[in-house]
Order: sequence, then C-alpha cells, then structure tokens
Amino acid sequence: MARVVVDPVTRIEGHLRIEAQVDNGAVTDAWSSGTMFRGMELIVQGRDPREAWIWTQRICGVCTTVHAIASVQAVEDALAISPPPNARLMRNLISGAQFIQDHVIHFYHLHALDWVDVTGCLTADPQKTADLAQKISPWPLSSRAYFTEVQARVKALVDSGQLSIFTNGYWGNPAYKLPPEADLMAVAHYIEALSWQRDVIRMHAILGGKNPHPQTFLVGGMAAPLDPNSPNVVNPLRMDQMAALVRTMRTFVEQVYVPDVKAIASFYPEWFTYGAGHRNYLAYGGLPNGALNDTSLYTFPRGIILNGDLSTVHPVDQTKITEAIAHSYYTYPGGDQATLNPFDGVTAPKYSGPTPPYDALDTANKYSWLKSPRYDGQVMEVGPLARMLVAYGSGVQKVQDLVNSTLAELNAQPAALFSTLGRVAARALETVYLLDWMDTWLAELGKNMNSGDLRTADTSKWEPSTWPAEAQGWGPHEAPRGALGHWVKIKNQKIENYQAVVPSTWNAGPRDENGQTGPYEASLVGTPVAVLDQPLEILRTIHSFDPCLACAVHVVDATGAEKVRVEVR
Ligand code: NFE
Ligand code: MG
Repeated sequence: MARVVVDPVTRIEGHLRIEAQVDNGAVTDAWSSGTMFRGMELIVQGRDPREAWIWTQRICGVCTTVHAIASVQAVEDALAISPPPNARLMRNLISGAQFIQDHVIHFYHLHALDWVDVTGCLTADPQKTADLAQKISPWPLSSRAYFTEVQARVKALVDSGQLSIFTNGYWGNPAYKLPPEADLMAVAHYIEALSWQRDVIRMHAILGGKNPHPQTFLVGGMAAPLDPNSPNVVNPLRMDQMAALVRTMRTFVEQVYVPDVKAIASFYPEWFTYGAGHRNYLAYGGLPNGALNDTSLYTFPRGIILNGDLSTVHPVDQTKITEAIAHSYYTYPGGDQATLNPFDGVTAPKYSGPTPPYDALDTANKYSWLKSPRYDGQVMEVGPLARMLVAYGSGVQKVQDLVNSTLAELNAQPAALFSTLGRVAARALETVYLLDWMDTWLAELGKNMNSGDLRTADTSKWEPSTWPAEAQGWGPHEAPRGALGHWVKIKNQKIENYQAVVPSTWNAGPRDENGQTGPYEASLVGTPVAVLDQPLEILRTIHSFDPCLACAVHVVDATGAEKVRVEVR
C-alpha cells in the first residue's frame, strides 16, 4: 500500500495536488486539492455590473473570453437585455475559435506526452514514420525527409543535455505503448501545433482587438463595429480573413488532430475502460443560434445524463445548483454542512490546512480551495464528454453521426465513452462539430452585413437609471472545459453579490458534506500505476479532464512557485 502525491500536477493551468492510495498496482482512493486562493468574487463586489466582465475575464488566460461572455450574459439576464443577432454571432465566433484552439493545444501540449514517449523519436525510422503518416492522413508534411529533419532536431535537443519543453517527462516508462514511428509523428505535430495555434487565434484580434482577453465585449452586445464601407472595422476584407482562418483551423483539425487522436487511441484500447467515475454528466449548453433564453437553438444542448443512461436527457433547473464547503477552506454562515445556491453564495476563505511545506493533506477534514458544486445533491462531470453525451442523447444528428462512426472505427461500444480516452475522443469530435458552425456563423454575419443590418449592440438599458433597484441574473455558458456559470445580484446599480462556478470546480472539487467524491477523485479509482514514483497513469486520467485550477479557485501564486514534487509513501 502506498500514498502517491503529485504536487503540483504540471501541464495544466493553476495549482493542483493529487493524493492517491495505490494498492496492488492500482488506485483505490484519491483526493484532489486546489492549493491556492484569489477570490475574484470579492474583487467585483460593489462595482458597476457593466464592468464585471473586464475583471472576471482575467480569472484565466487559458480559457480566455469565456468568463467575459458568462459575465455579460449574467448582467443581460438580470436587466432583460437581448443583444442583437450580430453580437451573438461575434460571440459565437470568438467562442468557437477559442474552443478549437484550446482543444488542439490541450491534446498536443498538455496531454500528448502522457501517451507519447519523446525519446522514442530517436529510434524511429523516418521512412516508416512517413508510411504511417501517409496512411492515416493526406497532410502534406509527411515525407521521409521531413521526419528525418524533425528527428534531427529532437536528437540535437537530447544531445545538448537541455530537454527544454520536454524536461522531467517519465521517458522510458513501461506504460508507453506507441511504436517509435508514432512517437516521432506525434512530436512533429506537437511542434507544428505551436505555430498553428498562434496563427488561427488571430480571429480574436479581428473581432476582439487582442488575444488573450478580447476587449470588445459589452453588456448589450459587442463593441466591434460592423461596416462594409469602413477600413478599420469588421468589413468584407476581415470576413475574408476570418474565412481563411477557419479553413486553416479545419485543415489541421481534420488532417492532423483527429487522425492523431485515433491513431494514438488505437494503441491504448484499455484506456477506454479506465477513468469513468460517477457517469453523471451536466451541460448548461450554449453558443445560442437564437435568443439567449431559447435553449432549443443552442449549438450545445442543455441537459443532464445520469448513470451513463443516454436514453434520457434530464432538464437543468438553475435552483438545484449548489456549492458545498465541508472539505473546502471556506466558512458559511450556516456552518460546514450547509450548501448554497450561487445567487446566495458566500466567499469567506479560511485556511485550516497544514502549514506548507507539508507531507499530507488533512483529508478527513478540509483539504482544498475548491468548493464542491453539486446538482440536486449529485456529483456531475462537465466538459466535452458531457456536451457530446447530452447532444447525442438529445438527438443532435451531426453529433450522433460523429460519435457512431468513431466508435465503429475504433470497434468500441458506447460505454467506451465513459473513460479517460472517451474524454479525449469527445474533445476531438466536438472540435470537428464546431468547424461547420464557424462557417455557418461567418456566413450569417456576412449576410447581415450585406443586407444592411449592422447592429452589434442594444444600449437602450445602458444608463443605470433605467435599471430596477434590485435585479439578479444567471449567465450559463460552455467553456472548453465544461459548464460555466456566473451569478450576479445587482442592488442600487452596483454588484451586491457575484459568484462564478467554473468547469474545473465541478470536476476537480473535493468531497462534499455527504462524503461523495468529486469527478477527478472518482475517476482515478481503478487506474493502474506501473511505476510508483512515475505516476504517468494518474496524469493520463487527470489530464483527460484538461484541468484549470486557475479558473477553479481563481488563484494567484502567493507563496512562490514550487518545483514538481512526486512523492511515494
Ligand atoms: Ni481556466 Fe476554464 C475553461 C473556465 S475552467 S480554463 O474552459 O471557465 O475549467
Ligand atoms: Mg466560485
């Protein structure tokens, strides 16, 4: 019996500690801890609700934009404002570009090295690598000469003794199963994805002035003018540039990302059986194709799947969302066993853990800066898998086709989706699903522009004097990592209370007042660990969620960064 501690988990955003009990080569219990606090909710209290998005967008630089959108939607909900169609289209284009960029970055730069042994590149035969690459994709950078050059670059890095971005990997671990040729192909694409992601996110510069944190959001719409006759705004030239960017997105996603996910997954079929967890999935849904409150026209449908039963999609009732703090470093007026809906949420930090540096968390009591969100008292996983399952169960034809054809290709049953690799596959399929929507939204925006509908904002309620004395609103959205909600209460034109419940809080949160484990904790049970001081398999399952602890606890580093520490006791 051993206690494996991974702290901090790297190749994520923010500060996450995992403690896992390992018996007979597999995890039997696990604890997930967010190790730092910031408290964005407290920063926006008393401020003008129209500026909340500027602050809250800074919760994270990885899922840039999503907190801005959730924030403006919460305030629009409170004040009954309906942004015009062009604002919706611009927000969707910004969101879609964010999803597509973020998912590719996650796969290559945050997750692939859990499956790909970089040192395998050194022994790969470039000709066989070219054969493999050409077999699975028409992507042009697949020649023997190309892979020979990539191999030489990796070899120069290894020979220099400075592994740079590849430092501290668990290279040579027996859980790596790819042939060297697949390692070399994946590393080549890892390098290519670095410049691809930089290029395609220029869509944010066109619509939002910059990335990260586009600057054109506005309560009521977008501050990005649309005008076919002006040189410096969204005009036909910019529309052409955006269409070209979507083509660049599509080519790489279809010819590199998706074939690589399938190729790598084919060498790890057992990972379609590990990592499920509770099998409850929640999607708020979002990226509206009509009025904000018309969920029937959402790109991602809203709903809940319980116990892995795809035959029924349950409705979502905002009032059933609560946060618990029984195992979190917070206090509630009603005590540690109380739970609160975010409209009445309280952010009262009170650290009660051990003094750092510490050997062990006090897992019987409080052990995380994350609260424990629950739906109707139940644990919910959020994210690409939740979205794809809810869309599948809701009868979205395109999603059903994508999922069914992928399962057939991998010779897998639908139950395989409830797994570590199920999350990875769902993320890739969702990226494909969004590409068509990007074309649709661009075409619609162009059509509106050409027909003279240039409205991008409804500012009829811009003046606070037009607001009711008290109002409250919910801004549900889908971020790359899952269901994201901002809750705002407005009183006398100022923010009285503000709560953000983010995807990684749902997934990475600790046990609740009833002792129910969070999704990360539950998903790790049963995960094999071949080499105790190289917990590669724990990283596979945790990384499959794409953790962002910066979002989850709204953190800053107050004590100085710590080096990676992996302990086995
Ligand atoms: Ni900081 Fe985020 C996303 C949000 S949290 S990455 O996607 O909201 O999981
Ligand atoms: Mg919160």
